[in-house]
Amino acid sequence: MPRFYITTAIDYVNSRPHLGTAYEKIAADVIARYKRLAGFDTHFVMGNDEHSQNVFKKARENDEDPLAYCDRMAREFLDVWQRLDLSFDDFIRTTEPRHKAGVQELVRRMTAAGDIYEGHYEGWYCVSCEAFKQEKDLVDGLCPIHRTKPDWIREKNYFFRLSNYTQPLLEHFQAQPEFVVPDVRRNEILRLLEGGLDDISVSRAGQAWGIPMPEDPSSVIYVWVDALINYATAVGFGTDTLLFEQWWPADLHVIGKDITRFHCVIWPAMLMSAGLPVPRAVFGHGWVHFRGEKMSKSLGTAIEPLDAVQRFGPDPLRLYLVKEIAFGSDGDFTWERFEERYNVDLANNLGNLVSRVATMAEKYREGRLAPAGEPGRLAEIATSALAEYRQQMDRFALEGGAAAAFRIVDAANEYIASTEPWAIARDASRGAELSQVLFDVAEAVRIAAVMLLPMIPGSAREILRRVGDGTPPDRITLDGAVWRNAGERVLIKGAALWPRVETNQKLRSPSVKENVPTPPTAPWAPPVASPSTSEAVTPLSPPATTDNGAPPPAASPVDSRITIDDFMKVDLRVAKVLAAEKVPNSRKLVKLSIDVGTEQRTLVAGIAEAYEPEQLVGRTIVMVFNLKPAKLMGIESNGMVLAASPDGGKPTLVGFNADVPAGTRVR
Ligand code: ME8
Repeated sequence: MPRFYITTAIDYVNSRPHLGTAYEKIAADVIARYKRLAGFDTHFVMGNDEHSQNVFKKARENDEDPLAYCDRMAREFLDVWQRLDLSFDDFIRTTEPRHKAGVQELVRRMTAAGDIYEGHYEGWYCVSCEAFKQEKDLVDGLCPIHRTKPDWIREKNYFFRLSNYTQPLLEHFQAQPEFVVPDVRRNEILRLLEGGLDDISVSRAGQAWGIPMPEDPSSVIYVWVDALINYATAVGFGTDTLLFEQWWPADLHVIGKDITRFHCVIWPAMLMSAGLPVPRAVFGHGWVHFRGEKMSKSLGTAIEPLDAVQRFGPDPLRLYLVKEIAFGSDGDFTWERFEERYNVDLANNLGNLVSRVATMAEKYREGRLAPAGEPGRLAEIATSALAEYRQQMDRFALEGGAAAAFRIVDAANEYIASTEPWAIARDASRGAELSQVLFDVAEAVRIAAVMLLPMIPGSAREILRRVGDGTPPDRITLDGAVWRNAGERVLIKGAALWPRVETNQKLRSPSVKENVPTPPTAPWAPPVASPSTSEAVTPLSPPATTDNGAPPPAASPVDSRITIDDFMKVDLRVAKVLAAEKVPNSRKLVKLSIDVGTEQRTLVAGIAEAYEPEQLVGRTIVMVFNLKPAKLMGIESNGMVLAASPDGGKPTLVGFNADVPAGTRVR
């Protein structure tokens, strides 16, 4: 059986995972699940990067022992990853003994090769990147990624003769053109190599948090050198030779485009120095943006992935990220777009299709479908979509894989519309034709569901169950997804897989944290533990089909109304702006001092693109008074300003056409 070893970047634990970091893990999970489906013995590793200075600082700020802090964060990360249904086989933490042993062994080998020497470093260091920066890397003196001023440091460091590896790396890039994907990243790295490489620091002095240099315990190994080695220590380097031989070299490292230089230059050079094979490929994916900026905790633009999971379960979010963002490019996340795609792809197209075929199977064939002749045109469409899917997924074009599966879904919906099974059913002489049409639709749904298993694993398994595929989940293979015009299927009707959500324009917070309305969760799915949505949820949508599977009449209005008591929980107040200033390094955020009648407060609002600070001073605004405080760009915001952004454009503040005193309640 061919093997496939896949890893993700290991995360800094100074803050919880956000939708951007989750995106990477979901994409890697889709690849890992695809490889398993395609018959590879797959090993999928994720982990946490715990020796960064920010982690140490954060633990100290919390008055916590750094290791105890990392233990607590590891539980939080694992909880999020499990709720996103990630199928990792191992999770490595850089404070584990197996990792420390392997890191020291690798550095020892680099030293034995004559590639480590002692020197002094003087220059910039960005703690958030954990990277030594050159003047030319900075924009207006700031780190372009974190928009903070790096530290100027001068210390004794051990250096790695990276310059010796310019030529071997160039040769490697020639010999293995697929080493860095997509091409845009490969070209970036090639340009860098062609300019020649400088030696780099591989240790830090005067720090206690880290893995000691083997020959000089007064220095710790530079956190990036420590972190990169996780890919080898997770499969036994330095502790379990057999395991290491079984899995190394890695087939694919999935990482963000900001850290390709570490993975495509420093990491392979370290391995070459230690006499080890280099990984087969590195995929540098793009960034998830929120309102045009990289989603990031330090920039205050992070979205909590569990908000989406609590509303819909993990699958709609997984599908959105994989299908809507071309893997390798940047993409945006907005709740509006997410809800729109949820309604179109899941509620209307796939969910409706599954419900229609099961309804018609029950009504016309007591749930039992078997072929009664030759398959119709759906068979050809599904067969070519499956081939296209393989091609796309093999080159990690995950969005293309998802689109191929949805081509079958669309074709099956069109097939129902054009063949009109309910009309065939009225003619007793066309019984065989009806059996075949229904069987074809069920078979198309089965094939699409197998193809969607990597993207929406829980839902795809449920669909397979409903269309009568009894294969145990671990025995389902891509080879089994070929069209089969044979056998009897027992279809099962169930609750709506994805009840529609109402996506009417609501007042959305102009601050970074968006409102997250209470969800319909898929009623068939295992309940998602959530303090805010623990009560039973009734589907909000009308049934997707009529009793005979025909399209429903015009949808009745969806009832998402709340009671007056619900509304009164939100304490809206009038406030006056006393002072306003732009938040440094942010295009969108403005810091307001406001008078709310009984007190003065600080509030951060995302309205800087629409209002100059001077226009805001003296203005009357409406704010949510009883919102929990949130930190945005390091500033604690106490409340949220109300504004409307027509068509997602610039926000306009809610106001009055008469003078209303500060502190007045709005209801
Ligand atoms: O870089 N969109 O950790 P990290 C997409 N510890 N990907 C994003 C993203 C976004 N908005 N924000 C972050 C580190 N990422 C190091 C890695 S590996 C040996 C050490 C990605 O927690 C980012 O590009 O800052 C990286 O691949 C991963 O999340 C972890 O980021």
